[in-house]
Amino acid sequence: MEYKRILTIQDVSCLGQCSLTVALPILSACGHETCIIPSAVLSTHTGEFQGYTFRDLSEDIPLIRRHWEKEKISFDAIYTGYLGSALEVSYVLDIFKSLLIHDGLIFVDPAMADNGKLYAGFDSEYVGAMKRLCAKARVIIPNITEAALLTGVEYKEEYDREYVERLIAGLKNMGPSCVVLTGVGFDREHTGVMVSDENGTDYYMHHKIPRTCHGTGDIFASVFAGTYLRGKNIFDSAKIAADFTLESIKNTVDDPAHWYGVKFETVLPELIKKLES
Ligand code: PXL
Repeated sequence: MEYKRILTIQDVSCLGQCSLTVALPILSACGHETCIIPSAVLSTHTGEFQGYTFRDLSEDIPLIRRHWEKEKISFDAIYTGYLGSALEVSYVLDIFKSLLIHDGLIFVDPAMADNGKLYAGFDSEYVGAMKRLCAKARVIIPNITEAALLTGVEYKEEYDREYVERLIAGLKNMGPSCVVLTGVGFDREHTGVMVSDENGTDYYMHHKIPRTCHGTGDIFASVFAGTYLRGKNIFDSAKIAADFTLESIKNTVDDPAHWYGVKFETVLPELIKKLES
C-alpha cells in the first residue's frame, strides 16, 4: 500500500466528536500519515452547547507554513473543514499554493451550516471566502444547506432531483471537478449522497435515522477523503463513508446521554477491514 501524507486543517473542539478529533483518528485508521493545523481551539463544538471557549489560531497558520516551507515539507493531499474566519481562509489558500505536491488533491468540506442555517459565528463574508476555497478544490463535500448558500439557490427542505441537479451544476461552475453532496433525501425514510464528477452523476441512498447528530458531516468527509486516497473510486468512497456514518449513528441512538456526537470509534475496525479487501 502506498503511504500518503495528508494535511487536515480544521478546529479542535476539545469535546464533541467533530473536526480534528474525528479526522485524525479516521485518516490514521485509513493508513495515511496525518498532519494537522488546528484553526482554533474550542472547549466544545458550537452546536447546542452554550458558553464554549474559542481561541482563534489564525495567526499561527502563516508561521507554520513558513517553517514547513523551510523544511521542504509537502503533502499528497490537503483536506479542510471548519475554519475560524474569512482571514483564515486566505491563509489556507496560501498553503494550497506552497505545500501541495504537483497534482496533489484538495478536499474542501465547507463546514459552515446545516438545516438551513449558518453555524454560530459565521456570516456572508465567510460564505464568500468559502466560495474562493471551493474554487481551488478537486472535491467538495457540502450538505444541502451549504450547497444552497454557496450557489445562491434558495434553500429547500423538500425538493426533487431537478433541484439537486441545479445545486450540483452551480457548485461545479465554481471550479471543483467533483461534488459529493450529502444529506440528499427525496422522502422522509431515506437519505443519501449524490456524487458528480466528469463521468456523470450517481446517487447512493440509504435508510434515514430520524435524529440530528453532531459531527456526522466531519465523519463522512474524513472517511471519504481517507478512502479515496487509498485508491477507491469516488462513488465507492462515498458509499463506504455513508455506510460508516450510518453505523456510527446506529451505535449511538440508544444512548440519550451521548447527544453531542456519535460513537464512530466503534466502527473503525470494520473500516480498516473494508479498506484491506
Ligand atoms: O461539525 C462541524 C463543526 C466543527 N467545528 C465546530 C462546530 C461544528 C458544528 O457545529 O461548531 C466548532
